[in-house]
Amino acid sequence: MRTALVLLFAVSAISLSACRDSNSAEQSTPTHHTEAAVNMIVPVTLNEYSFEVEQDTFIVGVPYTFRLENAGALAHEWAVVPHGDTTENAMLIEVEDDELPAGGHHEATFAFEEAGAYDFVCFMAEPISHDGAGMRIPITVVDPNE
Ligand SMILES: [Cu+2]
Repeated sequence: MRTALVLLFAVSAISLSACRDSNSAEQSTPTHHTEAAVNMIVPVTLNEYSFEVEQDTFIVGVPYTFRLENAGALAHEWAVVPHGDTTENAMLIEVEDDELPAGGHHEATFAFEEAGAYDFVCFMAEPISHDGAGMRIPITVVDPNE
């Protein structure tokens, strides 16, 4: 999934620069023109078997830099999926376990495209299902223009 991550980052960067240069009719996220366009840092701590994040509500179109910190003794991963989805089929973004070994950290920048209910989840299955053990936390994405 690393290709998808890079692609999402590139799309986000392109739409931001387009926003600065013109008022293109394709711009459907006017929040880019406000102070909300500042890159938001979101610390996320991963552990056995939990996510800790101070904010649970995010805004469509705002690029968030998720600062992932693995405070646990096992490798973990961080994926964003539609709320309740237990498959890896509809992931919006994923940082895999080789980027997040025990004690490791990794940053991923990402902007949500649609409002809705999502989860942060870890799909690791060793020694048990991390998701099943509690490594899932619900978040909400809102569109201030809706
Ligand atoms: Cu995990």
